[in-house]
Amino acid sequence: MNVLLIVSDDLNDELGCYGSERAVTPHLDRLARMSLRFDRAYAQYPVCVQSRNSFLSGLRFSRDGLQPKWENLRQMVPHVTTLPQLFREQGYYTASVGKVFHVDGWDARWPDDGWEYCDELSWDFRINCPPANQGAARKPPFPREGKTLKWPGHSGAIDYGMISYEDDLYHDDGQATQEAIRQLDRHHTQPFFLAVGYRRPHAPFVAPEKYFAPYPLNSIQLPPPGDRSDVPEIAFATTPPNYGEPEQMKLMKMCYLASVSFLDSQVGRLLRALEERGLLENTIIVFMSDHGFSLGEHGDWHKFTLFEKSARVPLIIRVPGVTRANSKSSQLVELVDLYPTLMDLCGLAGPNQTLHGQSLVPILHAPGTELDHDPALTIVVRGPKTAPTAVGYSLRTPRYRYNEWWSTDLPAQLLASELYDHQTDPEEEFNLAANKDMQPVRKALSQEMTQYR
Ligand SMILES: [Ca+2]
Repeated sequence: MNVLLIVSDDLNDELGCYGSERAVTPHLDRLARMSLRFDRAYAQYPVCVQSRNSFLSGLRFSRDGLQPKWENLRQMVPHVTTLPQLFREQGYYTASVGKVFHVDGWDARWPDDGWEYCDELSWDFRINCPPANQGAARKPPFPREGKTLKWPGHSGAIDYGMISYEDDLYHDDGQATQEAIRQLDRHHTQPFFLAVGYRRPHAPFVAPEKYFAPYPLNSIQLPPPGDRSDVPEIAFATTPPNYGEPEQMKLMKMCYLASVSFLDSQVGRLLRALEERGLLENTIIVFMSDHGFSLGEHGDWHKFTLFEKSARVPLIIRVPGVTRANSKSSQLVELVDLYPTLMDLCGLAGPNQTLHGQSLVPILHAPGTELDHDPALTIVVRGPKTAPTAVGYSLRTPRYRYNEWWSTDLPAQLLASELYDHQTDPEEEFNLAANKDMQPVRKALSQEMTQYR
């Protein structure tokens, strides 16, 4: 069995197949109809590098192991066997296209700028795809290199707009699709593990004009402002919210959605290529995001939080002969489960490190299976990148989300806690941590959390 791992970046649940009323995503919806959709999948960290370091190593964060730092996985855990490395060492051809671990530079011609991506042990082949607007994904403001944008905007750390060139191939993700199809066209004498990392809808929220067609500006709605009064300040990515006027936020949301449709189109091309080459029935397909993203919920326009919108990810898995078409699971699962799941599915021997996730294979066979799965754990740090001042821990159970914020000085001080009841408050606006009746729930979850701190 081959593996096609498709990783999107900063994609939340704004997909038709996840119930979004706005997003137009026919190709991902079709993939979901062919597959098993996980409705409660959570990232271990709501930022690119840390999340990828975790799911590509099968490790949670710990004091003496993988650290929640913006740093190369191999530097932190030198003897780790990464997920692609495990496949490579056991006879697979492994290829990385686009942003899989993480990419600072655009390709190997700028090796100094791409440390995360240069893991020689993991890949037989790797390529990064420079967009025509080279550098735009990182270095505002627009326009760059003579290209123009309609509604160019810059707010917070986010650039957005409709880009003037129409061909998908002018974009890094369009090129990534082309490179991935080239990989499918290779003459394979061994099974492959192909990871395709798309950058959209990560900022800048840009896409060609055709992807804006479903989203006239007057159709874009912002979430209600909600109640922040009893939620501690440390919980928010930005305090106070600083993303400007409603009209500006609507433009940003429109551009995010167009970026999602652009991503959707790329996945569609890739799927068609797989089908046309007769590879559909011997290839496991995983579609996922590295973490979610808030689109104005809580007044936040960001990741970096422990709220549902930022911690939860789309996760769609198709295993020929195993998963049933159009099935779904509401079991709590985590991205750290991906490593043991793929290992298990392909019958590989385990790595050096002890894996922290759980194989989801029983759910793949029967989505109704109740796994004995611990609450999902997401963490995030606050303060400067090199010297964080606080760490937030979040446990998600089927009903509750419980967060604790601890200072990094020793002895650590509990700075704030939050408890949300998803049965009555799916928007996570009413913090019940101080509610007298909720103390048994809070204490039990706090006790469970001590093993991770
Ligand atoms: Ca990301």
